[in-house]
Amino acid sequence: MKKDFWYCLTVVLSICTSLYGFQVDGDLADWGVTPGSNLQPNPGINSWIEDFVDYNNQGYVGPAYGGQPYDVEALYVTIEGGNIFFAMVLGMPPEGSYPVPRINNDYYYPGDLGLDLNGDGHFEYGIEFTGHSDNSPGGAPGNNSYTYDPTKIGNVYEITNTQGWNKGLSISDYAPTEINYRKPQYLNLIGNTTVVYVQSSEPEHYVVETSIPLSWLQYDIGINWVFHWTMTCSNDIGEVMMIYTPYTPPTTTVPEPASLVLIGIAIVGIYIRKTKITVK
Ligand SMILES: [Ca+2]
Ligand SMILES: [Ca+2]
Ligand SMILES: [Ca+2]
Ligand SMILES: [Ca+2]
Repeated sequence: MKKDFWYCLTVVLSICTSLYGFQVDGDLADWGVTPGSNLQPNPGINSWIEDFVDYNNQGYVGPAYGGQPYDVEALYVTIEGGNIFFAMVLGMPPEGSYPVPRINNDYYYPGDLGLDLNGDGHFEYGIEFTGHSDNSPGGAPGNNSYTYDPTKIGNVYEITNTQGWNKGLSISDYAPTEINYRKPQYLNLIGNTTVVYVQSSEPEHYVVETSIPLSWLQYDIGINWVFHWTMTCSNDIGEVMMIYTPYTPPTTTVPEPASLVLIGIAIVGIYIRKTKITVK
């Protein structure tokens, strides 16, 4: 009996381990992705993939330029075990980069992750990815409002107004880029999570991974959720979508009282018949 119990427990635990296999560790093997060679994730994972920059197209990444450091190559999102897991492959290092080929002294930084979970086009949640904020229009720090605070990495904010986001350049229609700490009245800190932003073993590629408990968030179900990321100029923008429809277990049919009575009569009948046979 004891042996059976431990066997069942082992089976259940091994199933759980295989279901909840995502690790926020900067290694995308859990997504089935190898930066630089394979961006197609495992089945069932929502993805956005756009890796077309090479150095023969003057570094065009769409809608603007910047070369590999400004190429947003892939975004991934999935839900497991009550958590949203997010991953990204990009060319920009966490400390930012000059474009390739270089344009004057332009230097831009990675932005933060925006989440629109109610379909209204506003990213009402933001996750701080690097601690950088408020770069000058040219991208350079030192405009008296630039800040770098790595203790903010992983902070998750509810962003109650579009002014809670800094904006990119006009070429990308001023897309939301980074969380705007000059408007603290529009930022509600709701928690801190793990963000891993590291260089991949493949040259010129970086990887970001993070996760957020669903229980921290308010959202609509059955609609497209949008996860948005861009650098501080928005020369390239990545957006991945997913539709969340929670699993609801099928309702079990409860026997009606009349059926129960019939079953009871049948059992009693079988018992009497069996008893009679034994007596004989
Ligand atoms: Ca991982
Ligand atoms: Ca690329
Ligand atoms: Ca929204
Ligand atoms: Ca930031």
